[in-house]
Amino acid sequence: MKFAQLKSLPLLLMFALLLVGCSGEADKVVEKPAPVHIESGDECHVCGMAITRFPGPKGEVITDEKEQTVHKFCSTRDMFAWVLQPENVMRKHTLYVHDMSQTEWASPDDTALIDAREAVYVIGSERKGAMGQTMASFSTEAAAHDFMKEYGGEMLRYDAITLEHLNTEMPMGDMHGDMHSDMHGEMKH
Ligand code: CU1
Ligand code: ZN
Repeated sequence: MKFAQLKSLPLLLMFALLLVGCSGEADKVVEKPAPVHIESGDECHVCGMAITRFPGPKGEVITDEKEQTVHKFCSTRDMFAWVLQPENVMRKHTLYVHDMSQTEWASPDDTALIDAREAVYVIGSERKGAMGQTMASFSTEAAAHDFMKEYGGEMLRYDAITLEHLNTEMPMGDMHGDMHSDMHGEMKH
């Protein structure tokens, strides 16, 4: 309840701004920026880890500002940790994640990047990403179900994912230890 109340003020402000901005914006066709490659030196915008050294689906955000900025993330988990922050959650950023039905878990290929808002996610599975527990992202529910048969977990749509999901997956006590060892450890194989 407390959370909902805190969130409602910025929400109202956003709606007010949208109403004001609507008339002029309506006939503009906004083209979605294309995904960019995740290069071997790229570091996660949240945790600083070298993204390509770790397994599991990655995320990337192209900001909705005029000067589009690309943020890359070691894991879908860290992408959501950033996107779900109060200052980002209402924004129209363009988001991409790997479709794990098209690519290998150990080293996802950027040709398999899909719109994160249209993807389905499996949380709480046995497969680990760069930060431990992660969200396995898929383009179709059928692919997500196939994955769940093998690795367990629960399927969620983009809009259903909240910061609470990130926290239940990674209890605070464990999170610190995991982060520490992942950040300073060598690549696990
Ligand atoms: Cu990390
Ligand atoms: Zn990260």
